[in-house]
Amino acid sequence: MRVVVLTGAGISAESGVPTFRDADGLWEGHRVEDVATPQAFRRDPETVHRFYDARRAALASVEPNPAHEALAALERALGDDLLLVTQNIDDLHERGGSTDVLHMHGRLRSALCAACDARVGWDGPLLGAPPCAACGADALRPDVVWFGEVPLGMERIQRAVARCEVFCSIGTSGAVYPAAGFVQYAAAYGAHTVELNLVPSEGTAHFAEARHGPASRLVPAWVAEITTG
Ligand code: BV8
Ligand code: ZN
Repeated sequence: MRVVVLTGAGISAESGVPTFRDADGLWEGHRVEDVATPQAFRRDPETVHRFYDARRAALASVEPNPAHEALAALERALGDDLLLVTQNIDDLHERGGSTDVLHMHGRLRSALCAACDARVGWDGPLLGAPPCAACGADALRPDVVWFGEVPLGMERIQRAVARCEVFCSIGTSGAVYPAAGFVQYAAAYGAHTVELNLVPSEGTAHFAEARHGPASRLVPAWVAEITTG
Protein backbone atom coordinates (compact mmCIF):
# COMPACT_ATOMS: atom_id res chain seq x y z
CA MET A 1 0.00 0.00 0.00
CA ARG A 2 1.41 3.44 -1.03
CA VAL A 3 1.35 5.90 1.88
CA VAL A 4 2.39 9.56 2.28
CA VAL A 5 2.82 10.88 5.82
CA LEU A 6 3.19 14.63 6.49
CA THR A 7 4.36 15.68 9.95
CA GLY A 8 4.52 19.03 11.73
CA ALA A 9 5.69 20.44 15.05
CA GLY A 10 3.00 18.53 16.98
CA ILE A 11 4.81 15.20 16.50
CA SER A 12 7.84 16.60 18.37
CA ALA A 13 5.83 18.42 21.06
CA GLU A 14 5.92 15.48 23.53
CA SER A 15 9.69 15.29 23.01
CA GLY A 16 9.92 18.78 24.45
CA VAL A 17 10.36 20.73 21.20
CA PRO A 18 8.12 23.83 21.38
CA THR A 19 5.52 24.13 18.57
CA PHE A 20 5.00 27.34 16.67
CA ARG A 21 1.41 28.24 17.42
CA ASP A 22 0.55 26.64 20.74
CA ALA A 23 0.49 28.76 23.91
CA ASP A 24 4.25 28.56 24.52
CA GLY A 25 4.92 28.51 20.79
CA LEU A 26 8.25 29.51 19.33
CA TRP A 27 6.86 32.50 17.56
CA GLU A 28 6.06 34.18 20.86
CA GLY A 29 8.74 36.61 21.74
CA HIS A 30 9.50 36.68 18.03
CA ARG A 31 7.19 37.91 15.30
CA VAL A 32 7.58 35.43 12.45
CA GLU A 33 8.56 38.32 10.16
CA ASP A 34 11.47 39.05 12.51
CA VAL A 35 13.10 35.66 12.20
CA ALA A 36 11.76 33.41 9.43
CA THR A 37 12.07 35.48 6.22
CA PRO A 38 15.01 36.33 3.94
CA GLN A 39 14.30 40.02 4.60
CA ALA A 40 14.71 39.45 8.35
CA PHE A 41 18.03 37.72 7.74
CA ARG A 42 19.26 40.56 5.53
CA ARG A 43 18.08 43.17 8.02
CA ASP A 44 19.29 41.51 11.22
CA PRO A 45 21.36 38.36 10.63
CA GLU A 46 22.53 38.19 14.26
CA THR A 47 18.96 37.89 15.67
CA VAL A 48 18.08 35.25 13.09
CA HIS A 49 21.31 33.30 13.76
CA ARG A 50 20.67 33.41 17.52
CA PHE A 51 17.08 32.11 16.98
CA TYR A 52 18.28 29.09 14.99
CA ASP A 53 21.48 28.55 16.99
CA ALA A 54 19.33 28.23 20.16
CA ARG A 55 17.02 25.69 18.47
CA ARG A 56 19.99 23.71 17.10
CA ALA A 57 21.61 23.62 20.57
CA ALA A 58 18.32 22.48 22.13
CA LEU A 59 18.33 19.33 19.95
CA ALA A 60 20.91 17.82 22.31
CA SER A 61 18.38 17.83 25.16
CA VAL A 62 15.38 16.20 23.44
CA GLU A 63 14.67 12.60 22.46
CA PRO A 64 12.38 11.01 19.85
CA ASN A 65 9.02 9.81 21.21
CA PRO A 66 6.87 6.72 20.36
CA ALA A 67 5.29 8.60 17.44
CA HIS A 68 8.68 9.02 15.71
CA GLU A 69 9.53 5.39 16.46
CA ALA A 70 6.20 4.15 15.07
CA LEU A 71 6.86 5.94 11.76
CA ALA A 72 10.27 4.24 11.59
CA ALA A 73 8.47 0.89 12.00
CA LEU A 74 6.11 1.93 9.20
CA GLU A 75 9.13 2.62 6.95
CA ARG A 76 10.53 -0.84 7.74
CA ALA A 77 7.15 -2.38 6.84
CA LEU A 78 6.47 -0.37 3.64
CA GLY A 79 9.95 0.47 2.33
CA ASP A 80 9.72 2.63 -0.81
CA ASP A 81 5.91 2.59 -0.66
CA LEU A 82 6.17 5.15 2.17
CA LEU A 83 7.14 8.78 1.68
CA LEU A 84 7.68 10.59 5.00
CA VAL A 85 7.58 14.38 4.49
CA THR A 86 8.22 16.61 7.46
CA GLN A 87 7.81 20.36 7.96
CA ASN A 88 10.05 20.02 11.02
CA ILE A 89 13.68 21.02 10.99
CA ASP A 90 14.63 18.87 13.99
CA ASP A 91 16.31 15.45 13.57
CA LEU A 92 13.93 13.43 15.73
CA HIS A 93 12.56 11.34 12.83
CA GLU A 94 16.12 10.21 12.03
CA ARG A 95 16.95 9.60 15.68
CA GLY A 96 13.69 7.64 15.99
CA GLY A 97 14.92 5.26 13.25
CA SER A 98 13.54 6.70 9.98
CA THR A 99 16.19 6.59 7.25
CA ASP A 100 14.46 8.40 4.36
CA VAL A 101 12.97 11.69 5.58
CA LEU A 102 12.09 14.55 3.23
CA HIS A 103 12.59 17.81 5.16
CA MET A 104 10.56 20.16 2.94
CA HIS A 105 11.39 23.17 5.15
CA GLY A 106 15.06 22.30 5.62
CA ARG A 107 17.09 21.07 8.61
CA LEU A 108 18.69 22.67 11.68
CA ARG A 109 21.74 20.38 11.49
CA SER A 110 22.77 21.70 8.09
CA ALA A 111 24.23 24.97 6.81
CA LEU A 112 23.60 26.40 3.34
CA CYS A 113 25.99 28.70 1.50
CA ALA A 114 23.98 31.62 0.11
CA ALA A 115 26.72 32.20 -2.46
CA CYS A 116 27.28 28.75 -3.98
CA ASP A 117 24.36 26.64 -2.64
CA ALA A 118 26.75 24.15 -1.01
CA ARG A 119 25.25 22.32 2.00
CA VAL A 120 27.30 21.04 4.92
CA GLY A 121 26.28 19.23 8.13
CA TRP A 122 26.37 21.74 11.01
CA ASP A 123 25.96 21.23 14.76
CA GLY A 124 27.42 24.33 16.41
CA PRO A 125 26.33 27.95 16.14
CA LEU A 126 26.26 29.65 12.73
CA LEU A 127 26.77 33.10 14.25
CA GLY A 128 30.41 33.90 13.55
CA ALA A 129 30.83 30.83 11.32
CA PRO A 130 33.94 30.59 9.11
CA PRO A 131 33.70 31.17 5.34
CA CYS A 132 32.14 28.49 3.12
CA ALA A 133 34.68 25.66 2.63
CA ALA A 134 33.50 25.19 -0.97
CA CYS A 135 33.70 28.76 -2.28
CA GLY A 136 35.32 30.85 0.45
CA ALA A 137 32.41 33.30 0.71
CA ASP A 138 31.35 34.48 4.14
CA ALA A 139 27.77 33.43 3.30
CA LEU A 140 26.71 30.46 5.49
CA ARG A 141 23.04 30.63 6.56
CA PRO A 142 20.61 28.26 8.28
CA ASP A 143 19.54 25.55 5.81
CA VAL A 144 15.84 26.25 6.39
CA VAL A 145 13.07 27.38 4.03
CA TRP A 146 11.79 30.79 5.17
CA PHE A 147 8.44 32.35 4.28
CA GLY A 148 8.57 33.41 0.65
CA GLU A 149 11.18 30.75 -0.22
CA VAL A 150 10.49 27.60 -2.23
CA PRO A 151 10.01 24.40 -0.18
CA LEU A 152 12.38 21.51 -0.90
CA GLY A 153 11.46 18.25 -2.68
CA MET A 154 8.19 19.53 -4.14
CA GLU A 155 8.44 17.35 -7.30
CA ARG A 156 8.96 14.17 -5.28
CA ILE A 157 6.14 15.16 -2.92
CA GLN A 158 3.65 15.97 -5.67
CA ARG A 159 4.42 12.66 -7.47
CA ALA A 160 3.91 10.64 -4.28
CA VAL A 161 0.75 12.53 -3.26
CA ALA A 162 -0.77 11.89 -6.71
CA ARG A 163 -0.09 8.12 -6.46
CA CYS A 164 -0.72 7.35 -2.77
CA GLU A 165 -3.64 5.35 -1.42
CA VAL A 166 -3.39 6.82 2.07
CA PHE A 167 -2.36 10.37 3.05
CA CYS A 168 -1.84 10.89 6.78
CA SER A 169 -1.16 14.29 8.37
CA ILE A 170 0.29 14.29 11.90
CA GLY A 171 0.74 17.20 14.34
CA THR A 172 0.31 20.17 12.03
CA SER A 173 -2.02 23.15 12.27
CA GLY A 174 -2.58 23.30 8.51
CA ALA A 175 -1.66 27.00 8.60
CA VAL A 176 1.24 27.04 6.14
CA TYR A 177 1.17 26.35 2.39
CA PRO A 178 1.92 24.46 0.21
CA ALA A 179 2.07 21.73 2.92
CA ALA A 180 -1.44 22.54 4.14
CA GLY A 181 -2.79 21.94 0.62
CA PHE A 182 -1.38 18.40 0.10
CA VAL A 183 -4.48 16.77 1.64
CA GLN A 184 -6.73 18.31 -1.01
CA TYR A 185 -4.55 16.93 -3.82
CA ALA A 186 -4.44 13.50 -2.19
CA ALA A 187 -8.23 13.43 -1.80
CA ALA A 188 -8.72 14.63 -5.39
CA TYR A 189 -6.55 11.72 -6.57
CA GLY A 190 -8.68 9.28 -4.56
CA ALA A 191 -6.49 8.68 -1.52
CA HIS A 192 -7.97 7.99 1.90
CA THR A 193 -7.01 10.99 4.07
CA VAL A 194 -6.40 10.83 7.83
CA GLU A 195 -5.57 13.59 10.33
CA LEU A 196 -3.89 12.66 13.63
CA ASN A 197 -3.68 15.82 15.73
CA LEU A 198 -4.17 17.02 19.31
CA VAL A 199 -7.14 19.13 18.24
CA PRO A 200 -8.93 19.64 14.89
CA SER A 201 -6.53 21.54 12.58
CA GLU A 202 -7.46 24.45 10.31
CA GLY A 203 -7.78 21.95 7.45
CA THR A 204 -9.63 19.22 9.34
CA ALA A 205 -12.68 19.49 7.03
CA HIS A 206 -10.55 18.21 4.12
CA PHE A 207 -9.84 14.87 5.84
CA ALA A 208 -12.03 11.79 5.41
CA GLU A 209 -10.99 10.65 8.89
CA ALA A 210 -9.73 12.61 11.92
CA ARG A 211 -8.50 11.31 15.26
CA HIS A 212 -7.67 13.76 18.05
CA GLY A 213 -5.23 13.19 20.90
CA PRO A 214 -1.48 13.08 21.58
CA ALA A 215 0.69 11.76 18.73
CA SER A 216 2.60 9.43 21.05
CA ARG A 217 -0.66 7.50 21.53
CA LEU A 218 -2.41 7.98 18.17
CA VAL A 219 0.51 7.27 15.82
CA PRO A 220 1.60 3.86 17.18
CA ALA A 221 -2.07 2.73 17.14
CA TRP A 222 -2.58 3.94 13.55
CA VAL A 223 0.69 2.33 12.36
CA ALA A 224 -0.35 -0.96 13.96
CA GLU A 225 -3.64 -0.83 12.03
CA ILE A 226 -1.93 0.05 8.75
CA THR A 227 0.71 -2.69 9.03
CA THR A 228 -1.61 -5.48 10.19
CA GLY A 229 -4.91 -4.36 8.54
C1 BV8 B 1 5.98 29.19 -0.67
C2 BV8 B 1 10.97 26.54 8.59
C3 BV8 B 1 5.93 29.46 -3.05
C4 BV8 B 1 11.69 27.53 9.39
C5 BV8 B 1 8.67 27.24 8.14
C6 BV8 B 1 -1.57 33.91 1.99
C7 BV8 B 1 -2.40 32.81 1.93
C8 BV8 B 1 -1.88 31.52 1.76
C9 BV8 B 1 -0.50 31.32 1.64
C10 BV8 B 1 0.33 32.42 1.72
C11 BV8 B 1 -0.19 33.71 1.89
N1 BV8 B 1 0.86 34.57 1.93
C12 BV8 B 1 2.00 33.87 1.78
C13 BV8 B 1 1.71 32.55 1.65
C14 BV8 B 1 2.68 31.44 1.47
C15 BV8 B 1 3.33 31.10 2.79
C16 BV8 B 1 2.29 30.74 3.81
O1 BV8 B 1 1.71 29.66 3.76
N2 BV8 B 1 2.03 31.66 4.78
C17 BV8 B 1 1.03 31.38 5.80
C18 BV8 B 1 1.51 31.95 7.13
C19 BV8 B 1 -0.29 32.00 5.37
N3 BV8 B 1 4.19 29.93 2.55
C20 BV8 B 1 5.46 30.09 2.14
O2 BV8 B 1 6.01 31.18 2.03
C21 BV8 B 1 6.18 28.82 1.73
N4 BV8 B 1 6.75 29.00 0.41
O3 BV8 B 1 4.76 29.25 -0.60
O4 BV8 B 1 6.71 29.31 -1.86
C22 BV8 B 1 5.73 28.10 -3.62
C23 BV8 B 1 4.53 27.43 -3.40
C24 BV8 B 1 4.36 26.15 -3.96
C25 BV8 B 1 5.38 25.55 -4.70
C26 BV8 B 1 6.58 26.25 -4.90
C27 BV8 B 1 6.77 27.51 -4.35
C28 BV8 B 1 7.31 28.49 2.68
C29 BV8 B 1 6.75 28.20 4.06
C30 BV8 B 1 7.86 27.64 4.96
C31 BV8 B 1 8.10 28.55 6.14
N5 BV8 B 1 9.03 27.87 7.06
N6 BV8 B 1 9.54 26.59 8.93
C32 BV8 B 1 11.55 27.26 10.87
O5 BV8 B 1 11.13 26.15 11.26
O6 BV8 B 1 11.87 28.20 11.61
S1 BV8 B 1 7.03 27.21 8.59
C33 BV8 B 1 6.80 26.46 10.11
O7 BV8 B 1 5.42 26.64 10.49
C34 BV8 B 1 6.92 24.96 10.08
O8 BV8 B 1 7.93 24.51 9.21
C35 BV8 B 1 5.58 24.46 9.64
O9 BV8 B 1 5.55 24.25 8.24
C36 BV8 B 1 4.68 25.63 9.85
C37 BV8 B 1 3.42 25.23 10.55
O10 BV8 B 1 3.78 24.77 11.78
P1 BV8 B 1 3.24 23.34 12.29
O11 BV8 B 1 4.29 22.33 12.02
O12 BV8 B 1 1.88 23.05 11.76
O13 BV8 B 1 3.18 23.67 13.81
P2 BV8 B 1 2.06 24.53 14.56
O14 BV8 B 1 2.60 24.98 15.87
O15 BV8 B 1 1.47 25.54 13.63
O16 BV8 B 1 0.93 23.44 14.83
C38 BV8 B 1 1.24 22.34 15.69
C39 BV8 B 1 0.05 21.43 15.65
O17 BV8 B 1 0.35 20.28 16.44
C40 BV8 B 1 -1.18 22.06 16.26
O18 BV8 B 1 -2.28 21.79 15.42
C41 BV8 B 1 -1.35 21.35 17.60
O19 BV8 B 1 -2.72 21.16 17.93
C42 BV8 B 1 -0.71 20.01 17.32
N7 BV8 B 1 -0.13 19.38 18.51
C43 BV8 B 1 0.45 19.97 19.59
N8 BV8 B 1 0.86 19.01 20.46
C44 BV8 B 1 0.54 17.82 19.91
C45 BV8 B 1 -0.09 18.03 18.67
N9 BV8 B 1 -0.52 17.04 17.89
C46 BV8 B 1 -0.34 15.77 18.34
N10 BV8 B 1 0.25 15.48 19.52
C47 BV8 B 1 0.70 16.47 20.32
N11 BV8 B 1 1.28 16.15 21.49
ZN1 ZN C 1 29.89 28.63 -0.86
